[in-house]
Amino acid sequence: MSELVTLTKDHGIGIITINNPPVNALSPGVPEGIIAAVENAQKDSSIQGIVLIGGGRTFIAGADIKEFGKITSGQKKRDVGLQPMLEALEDCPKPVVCAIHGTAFGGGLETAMACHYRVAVPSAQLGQPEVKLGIIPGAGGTQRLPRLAGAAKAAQMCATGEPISAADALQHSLIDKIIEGELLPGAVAFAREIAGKGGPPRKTRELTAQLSDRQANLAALATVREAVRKRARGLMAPFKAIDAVEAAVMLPFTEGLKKEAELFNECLFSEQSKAQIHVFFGEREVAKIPGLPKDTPTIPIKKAAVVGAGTMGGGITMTYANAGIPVILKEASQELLDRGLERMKNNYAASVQKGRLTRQEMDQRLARIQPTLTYERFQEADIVVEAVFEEMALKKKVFAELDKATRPDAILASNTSTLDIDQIAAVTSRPQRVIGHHFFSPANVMRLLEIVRGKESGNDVIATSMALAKTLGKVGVLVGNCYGFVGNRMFHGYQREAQFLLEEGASVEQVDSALTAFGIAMGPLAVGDLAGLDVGWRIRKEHPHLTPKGERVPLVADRLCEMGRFGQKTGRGWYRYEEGSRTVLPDPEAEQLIEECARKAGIARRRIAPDEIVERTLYALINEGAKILEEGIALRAVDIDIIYINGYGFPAYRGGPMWYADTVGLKKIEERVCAFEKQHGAHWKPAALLKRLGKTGTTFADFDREKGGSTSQGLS
Ligand code: 3H9
Repeated sequence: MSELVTLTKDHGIGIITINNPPVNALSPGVPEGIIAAVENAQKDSSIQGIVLIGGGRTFIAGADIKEFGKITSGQKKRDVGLQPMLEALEDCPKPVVCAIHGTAFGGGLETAMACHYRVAVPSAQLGQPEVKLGIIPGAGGTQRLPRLAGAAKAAQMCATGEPISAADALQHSLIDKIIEGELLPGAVAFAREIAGKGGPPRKTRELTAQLSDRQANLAALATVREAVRKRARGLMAPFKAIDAVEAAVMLPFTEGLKKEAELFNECLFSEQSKAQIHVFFGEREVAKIPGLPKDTPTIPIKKAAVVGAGTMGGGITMTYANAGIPVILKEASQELLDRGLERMKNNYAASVQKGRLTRQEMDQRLARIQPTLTYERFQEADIVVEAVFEEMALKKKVFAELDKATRPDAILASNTSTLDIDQIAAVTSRPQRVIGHHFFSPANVMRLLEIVRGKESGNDVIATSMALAKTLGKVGVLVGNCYGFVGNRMFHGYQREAQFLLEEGASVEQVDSALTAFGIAMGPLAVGDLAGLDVGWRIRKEHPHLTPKGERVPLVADRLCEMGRFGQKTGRGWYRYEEGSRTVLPDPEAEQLIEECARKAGIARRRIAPDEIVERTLYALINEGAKILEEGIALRAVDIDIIYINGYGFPAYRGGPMWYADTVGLKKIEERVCAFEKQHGAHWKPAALLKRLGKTGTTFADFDREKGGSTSQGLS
């Protein structure tokens, strides 16, 4: 037996403990250790029953995800090697009770289901989250789960990947008992009781009751499939998961297992799975900041303050309140404050109505928000987030006031989406405490938080911001200070190309639908309408220097604004909208304007294929991403991917723009960018990094590895 798995005894009960921190993944050595422990317990005549438990903070969180890359790259044989362990557990003649705390996820839940009985603490979570990695359960999960919880529940769990609580698991017979007190003694007592009853242990694979009504189960699966079709656009794994559960309904256990293995391998070797595994590790990688020691002290954030109760300020305030942090909210006038509070209340009320929040939770969250018109109580705040109008003079005024109104140790964060954080910091006496916290709208929903490092931002302020992002339920990504930082700077070129394509002949719907068909949540023109076309218009007027001299610029957006067509808020923009509706409707008036602008500018219009739309917009994004990387504005290519997936609706199954670029091949992209430069002008100048990687036949993932960053496997 290995150190990873131990067998101890407690008066006739063998206790098998898994010790593979941090999450007891089924890494090589763990399954073998469990087999050896079961064999030893079987041989030991003083043992009547067995408890399987996880050491540390959790039961098993799944197979070791790092192993998948080794399999797909051919470094390892095509099997994660869990079946012998599952058979050893299920075939053990002595009853095996699985004791669950923390998470029993993926291979962890599959291990639990191969045991004869399951008990769990009330806080335990059980789930088959494999689809979030682009795969399906591959160790019998799709076969044993329906036998315990029924086909419909199994399909729902396997296709959505969402975990369930211990109470839900008990209700669906996935566990046998909830242990209210200490888990191990409770599980040992349970095992003793079962062993005392005698008789052969109950094997999950032999259960038949839940699968007896085949027609009813098939009908239930059709319903789940339909529901998933609406949610899982473009994804492969959720449907394969349902197919595998269907095999449990139709086939004997061993044949169902074979079908599951086939479907699992199909998913594992897919581009989608490689991309989603890259995203899993990427989300954890971005939390690691080169040069920032792991033990950098963080500043406790017990109370926050937000300046500005507009859409962004309100969303940020809700984010803090949702995370249990009391928050002072300041506005300049009672009217604006009331309007902001009303919006938040309506927002919460809508969540209550949808059943996402209880009335009590809503009241608790609202009670954490302390509205004010003055800075009087700002001394209490450990952090202040400024969310006033995007204008440098105003931001400087607010920061100068905050410098006086807050404790000298308080962090001052700006929610600016474009402005120079160093200029803002310079008006305070504590530039080392100033940082950018760029939330994405709606701030209480979107997961991304760009954390903008000023040249003097202190390490403790950066470390605190990264930890705070996690507390707030966000993915924090550290970025450098430049116009638009990472996300918006890249978005600029993407939007620009979308508009050029209109002038060259594509319709508004053609541009958007080419990109939604690619998997992007919302097309660039619909996004413009949602955000408000006047935002960009104002920026272009205020910062004429941002429009490069002599370069081609989009012609139509300003004209739309001059006509008062600001997008959704005015009922017209690139599209038109019915009163009170957000549904995009084609608008001949906008199309006519586009044609007119193109004609006047002498642009010959032509048919444009969806592939060209995807290339032009995405390669602009990627080329700018490469420039951002070479300038060090983003730490790694994976940071850009995580930004785009969590803030801009880029599909996780494409891995983010830089990962997607790797799958296309940087040589091809570099050639296309060079061709676009010749054809369309200087704004297509290829990034030096793109040229270098394209010429050497390497990838952005290689670039990350060169920098000593990425733990993800890269393409294989
Ligand atoms: C599977 O089981 C397939 C089966 O059907 C079998 C097929 C044959 N493997 O997230 P955290 C690392 S597929 C390897 O920050 P938290 C993670 O990278 C698997 N490593 O902690 C991080 O490393 P680092 C199905 C893993 O407390 C560290 O552990 N299971 C794994 O916020 C801490 O993680 C899943 O998809 C793993 N399975 O959240 C569950 N899990 O410190 C995936 C974690 O170097 N895991 N690591 O950055 C999770 O959802 C969360 O980690 C969990 C804890 C909720 C468990």
